[in-house]
Amino acid sequence: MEEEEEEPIQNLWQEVRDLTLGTSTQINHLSTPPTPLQFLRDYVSPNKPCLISNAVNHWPATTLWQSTHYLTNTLSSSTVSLHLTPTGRADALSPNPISPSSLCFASAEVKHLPFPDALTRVLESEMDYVGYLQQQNDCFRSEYGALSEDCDSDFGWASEAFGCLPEAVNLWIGNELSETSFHKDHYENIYAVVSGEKHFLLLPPTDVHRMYIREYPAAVYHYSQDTGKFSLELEEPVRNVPWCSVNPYPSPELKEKEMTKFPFYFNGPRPFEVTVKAGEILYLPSMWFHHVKQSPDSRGLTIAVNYWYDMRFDIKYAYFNFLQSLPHSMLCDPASSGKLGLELQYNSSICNSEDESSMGDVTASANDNLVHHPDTAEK
Ligand SMILES: O=C(O)CCC(=O)C(=O)O
Repeated sequence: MEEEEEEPIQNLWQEVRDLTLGTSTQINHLSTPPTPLQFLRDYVSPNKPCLISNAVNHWPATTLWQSTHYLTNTLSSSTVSLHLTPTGRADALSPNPISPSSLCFASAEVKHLPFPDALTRVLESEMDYVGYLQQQNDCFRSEYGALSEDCDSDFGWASEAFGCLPEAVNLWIGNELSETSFHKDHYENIYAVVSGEKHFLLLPPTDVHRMYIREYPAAVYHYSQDTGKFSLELEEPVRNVPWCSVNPYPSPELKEKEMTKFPFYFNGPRPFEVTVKAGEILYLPSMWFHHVKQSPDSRGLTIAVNYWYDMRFDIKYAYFNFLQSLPHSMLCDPASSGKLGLELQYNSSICNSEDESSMGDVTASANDNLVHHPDTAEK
């Protein structure tokens, strides 16, 4: 029987799944931590995520942090960084305050507060703001140093496989509204959930064109205590940030429009879906695109600690960079679009979309994402 001709870009997405990642939306689940050799051979080297159980049972954090009183007491004199947004989505796309038919890259207002006050604001987040305690600057070993004895300083099997100690360890305390939009990091990530659950959508680096990375002007939220309202101000001078354009959870009324604008995402293979429960670890390989939502514990909190290890800038990195450098317009070229095998209403205005207004509606109406690397779509 004659085989159907595979199309280049689709073929790439499918082949990495067939050869290494698997064709379901699930990733491998290990019941105990791997040996360094197994981790290196089966996951780090092939750039493949996995979920790991029973790796942090011995951490005092797993029991002590269930007590809010313990946290506020231990951190009573610590000043921490609280990220405030109107919807829970920071470092995410939002309507441009100057021309609302286009989008900007909106970052949270960061307030430095004593931990007990900051935590109250996270717990009160159904007010007129959403607070997320996080800062990707090694905050667990600085702002939250008083808690450092409650978790291991690294994971032996991971440090041995990576050949180094963590470059940064970060703490994340949020509620059900905090969301992190699609992005990638230039780090190997060991992500441990201590309380509540985190829901990840994952796409491999080879799917880069499905993210529609475009440049957006940077803007920052400001919260007024007096009015209880946010304003969004563009940075001066203008700074453009390359960021993923896809919101994987558009509201039902916008879904069709989004699917037309971002066909590679919505019509390609489904992302890997991983829920990381309290006590579990996700190995999130470098350069993988990830989107994160959370379900809180009975107090209304999700608490996680992640360990960033330096990635290896090797031949895979060079290939991924090369792939990313292929302009989207090339894949959208009407002359070659027949080759893409995506039976879509596909035209240059979709690929080069100047008018992002519908995306603006999406970001305004859906609970916004929060991402943390304001400089680029990658770290
Ligand atoms: O937990 C989150 O909200 C985001 C985590 C993340 O993006 C990361 O660890 O790189």
